[in-house]
Amino acid sequence: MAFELAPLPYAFAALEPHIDARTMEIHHDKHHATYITNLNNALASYADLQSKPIEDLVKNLSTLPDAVRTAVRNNGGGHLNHSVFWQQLTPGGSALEGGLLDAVNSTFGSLDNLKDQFSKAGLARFGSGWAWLVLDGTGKLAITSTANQDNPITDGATPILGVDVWEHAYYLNYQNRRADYLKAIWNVINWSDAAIRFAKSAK
Ligand code: MN3
Repeated sequence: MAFELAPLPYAFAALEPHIDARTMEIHHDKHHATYITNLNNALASYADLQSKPIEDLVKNLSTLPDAVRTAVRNNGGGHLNHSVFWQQLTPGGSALEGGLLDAVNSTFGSLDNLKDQFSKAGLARFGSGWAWLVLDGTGKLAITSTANQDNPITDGATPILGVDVWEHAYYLNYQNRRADYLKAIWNVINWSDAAIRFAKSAK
C-alpha cells in the first residue's frame, strides 16, 4: 500500500489569475509527485509504516526509525502539506463563517488583521517553508510558520490553514514578489475547508 497522488480537485487553470495553470501543473504533477515517490522509496522495506496515515507518520516523527526519519520529515511532510494545500484552495474562494469566523474575530480582532499577520509570517520565513493558522497546544488560534516541509502537528499544534511559500508555489507568476502572491492568494482560499478542520479540533 504505497502512498499515491490524488488528482487536483479542480482544473490547473481554475485559480487564475491568482495562481497560473502552469504553476499548478508543475506544483502538483512534479513537486508533489516527487515527494510521494521519495517517501515510497524511503519506506520500501517498512510495510508497517506504509500502511499508516501520513498524518500519523509526520505527527510522530520522533518514534520513527533513524533510517527513515529525515525522509519522512521532508518527503512525508511534503506529501501531507500539499495534500491539504490543494483542498484549502478553491476557485473564487469561499467565505469565512460560523465558529471559525467568531474565533478569528475574537483572537485577531478581524479577518483583515489575521491576513496581515499571516502574510507577515510568510514573508518572514527565510528561504522555503509554510505559513500557518493553527490551534496551538492550548486550543487557541495562532499564526506561525515552518521551514521546508515541516508541519505544525509535529510540535503538537493543529493546522487550520496552511500556505506554501516555497518559490515553486509562485515564481512563474510573481518571481521574487512573495508579498504579491500572499496578497492574491486570499482570493482563492477555501475557508470552508479551514472551518471543517477547526470544528473537528476546537475545544
Ligand atoms: Mn510546494
